[in-house]
Order: sequence, then C-alpha cells, then structure tokens
Amino acid sequence: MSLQEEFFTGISKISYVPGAGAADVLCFKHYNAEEVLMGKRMEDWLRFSVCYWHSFCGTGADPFGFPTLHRSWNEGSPMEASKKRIRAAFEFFTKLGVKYYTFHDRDMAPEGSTLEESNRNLDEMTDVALQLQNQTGVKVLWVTCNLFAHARYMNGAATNPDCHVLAYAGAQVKKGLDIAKKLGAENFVFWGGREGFHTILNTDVGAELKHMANFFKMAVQYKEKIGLKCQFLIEPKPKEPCKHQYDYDAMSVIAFLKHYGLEKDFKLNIEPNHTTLAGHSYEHDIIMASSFGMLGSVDANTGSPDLGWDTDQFPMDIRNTTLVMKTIIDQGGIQPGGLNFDAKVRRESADPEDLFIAHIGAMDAFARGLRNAVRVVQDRLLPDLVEERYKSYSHGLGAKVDEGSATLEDLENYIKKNGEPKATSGKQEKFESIFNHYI
Ligand code: XLS
Ligand code: NI
Ligand code: NI
Repeated sequence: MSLQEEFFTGISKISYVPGAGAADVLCFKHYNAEEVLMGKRMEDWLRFSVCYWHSFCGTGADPFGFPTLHRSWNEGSPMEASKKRIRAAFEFFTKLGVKYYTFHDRDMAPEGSTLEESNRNLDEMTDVALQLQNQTGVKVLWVTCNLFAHARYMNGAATNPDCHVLAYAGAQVKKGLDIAKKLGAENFVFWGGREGFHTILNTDVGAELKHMANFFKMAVQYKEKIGLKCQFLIEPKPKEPCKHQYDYDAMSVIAFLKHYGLEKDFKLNIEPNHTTLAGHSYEHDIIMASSFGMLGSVDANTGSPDLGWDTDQFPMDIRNTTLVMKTIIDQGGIQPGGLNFDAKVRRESADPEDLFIAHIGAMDAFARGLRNAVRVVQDRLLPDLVEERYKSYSHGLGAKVDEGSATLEDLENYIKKNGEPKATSGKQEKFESIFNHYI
C-alpha cells in the first residue's frame, strides 16, 4: 500500500509561517509543533487528532438537503470506497502534520449482512490501517463503536429493552476492543447516542441504567482479558438523538460511574458542543471533569450559541480555547487523550481545501489559546488572586475545615468569639478585565 494516488492535489505539507498575512489560510501562524512551552512541545500539549466520520465520510446531507460534498474517495462499492478513503485520510493527516486520528468501527469498514461479514471487513481494513500507520507514524487517539446508526439500535444499545439488541452491541464492542488492540489505540470512547428515552411512559430507567453499567463492566473485563492498555472514556451529551440521554453532562456521568463503582476504569471525553446543549457555558464540563481528575480527552468543536443542536463547527473562538488550555495546563496535560476535531466543515464549504482551512484555523485557535493560557499561568496574577480569595482556609479553623477535622461545635465557638463576617467583594469585573488582557 502506498500514498502515490493524490487526493489533495495542489496542497503540500502545511508549514509554520509566523509572519503570514491575514489572507494566508493554508499555513500555521501560531501552531509551531516543535516549540517548547512550559517544558512541553506544543504538539504534546495539544495532541491534535482528525476524526474520520465528519472529515472523510461526511457528505453534507442534512434533513432538508442532499449531499453537497462530493469526495472522489467515497465513490465505488462500499469496500472500494473504504480503501480509497483511508488513503485520502492518511494523505490528509500527513500533509496537515497531525499525529492522531479517531474513527467508529463503521467509518473504517462497511457493515456487512452478518456480524461475521462486518468483522471480516474490519479485519481487511484494519490491516490497511496498520500498514499506513507504520508507514507514516500516525496513531489512533481513539476508536469507538457506532451503536446508534443501525436500525436495530433504534431503542438503544446497552439500554435496549430487548437483551437480543444489547447482545449485538456487546459483540460489536468486543470486536471494537480487538481492533483497538491491533492498532495500538490510546483510548476507547463510548458515546451513548441512543442510551436514553423519548418518553418516560415506556421506560424503566432503573433497569436501563443497571444494564448500561453491567455492559460497561463486561467491556472492562474483556479489556483486561486481552491485555488492552488504553484509557476508557465516556462522552456526555444531554440530548440528540434522544430527547433525554443518561450521559447528560460531566456531573451526571461522574455520579453514574461512582454509583456503579466504575470510576477507576473510566474518564470523560468532553465535547463542548454537548456541554452548551446541556445549558452550560463552553468550558463548564471541561472544568468540572478536570476538578474530579476525570478529564481524559476533548472533542474540540463548538456549537452556534444561538442554535439548539449539535452543529459540530470547528472551534475558532480564542476565549474558549484559552479557558480549555488553562484547565489542561493546570492538570498537567491531557495525555493519553488529546484534542480531537469532532467537527465538520459546513455543507456549503464544498471544496476539498476547505477541510485543510478548517483544521488549520482550529489548530491555530488552540495554539493561541495555549499561548494565552501559558501567560495567564506564568504571570501568576489571576491564580494568585484566586488563591487569595481562599486564604482563610490556610490556617486555624479554615485549615481544619479544609482537611475535614472541624465540628459544628468548633464553628459555633468561632462565631461566638468572632461575630459577624465582614463583606468581601467578589471582584468579578476585575477578574474579567484581567482575563481579557491575555486574549
Ligand atoms: C455525537 C458524538 C459522536 C462521538 C463519537 O454527537 O459527538 O461523534 O464523538 O461517537
Ligand atoms: Ni464527539
Ligand atoms: Ni457531538
């Protein structure tokens, strides 16, 4: 297998051109992979990944319109198309200079008419993938199983009221874990697209949650059995396609994992477009997951703030990328996870070069976010002001509360001695003004 058939003619390896002008959109102006910031190369802070489904399988079709993105690599029989698609994908990864990719089992190889046939298709295609990985050095950030597109999953996969369907999902995940091992995937994602309900009237929520937890336990057991060394991740999303999804947001997933004793085996893959669908701000779930030591990876995209669905746009807002990167720096990095562009070019962005422009723009947005966050952290001004707000917990009664040794009697005695606390300004506008200084 070789890369000789070119799909993106006229585009060569994208390079870093720091002084490039506003109109130069086919070079990096901020992302300099090798540059070291706070002891790590930019490439290692950011760990960018390209997703297979939007960028190579996407056609631009929407509920109102037919395909607009006519990609030559998607022509031919399903297996012929898969083989062309993977060559186009690896040409794209190497020209862009991204070291990771992500895929669903069914993006990589078409579903057959039986499980055995689907698995044979996957065997054949992952042989090709392995060869291209070895040839280029590009690796798998994560694999996931598509447990939501096929009609059999219309009532859910691991939460299906019919165990026959759950069994199919389990067989599919078993194979997914095998190919994760074969390709050296660093993570494995579970996104519960149809794990939820459309009406509570036909739904036994308690049974469904228990079955989903037991399904995850089977996956953990099989992972250990085959010696697969990768991080398991759950990707929260509140709705779409279901009216309500159990993995609603970071805190719901963390509570679920802790309730069923699964918290040691999973972290979270946070997609900010899902966070905003849950009614939170862009950075909310990144920060919540990180605070619990459970931020494992990020699906780096954005919604449109004025719309109520998952538009999966490329992240271009520097304020958002700065807050994400500040959280990642504070937790010491995102490895073995990364920033996966679960993002699609608009159906109107019909030129193949738009795929490059979109990724480059988003990579530069995150590179700027990283550079800004490094300044915020190294300047110490904002972190010191936050620390200052909590200084009463560093000594005396506060220190006892902080370590969990204080009693209500201690608190009462303190008030009898010290009386009313004095008002302290929260200084929100000061924090906002200082933050803006770094953007
Ligand atoms: C859909 C999800 C999906 C997962 C992988 O909204 O973001 O793309 O990332 O199944
Ligand atoms: Ni996603
Ligand atoms: Ni999504």
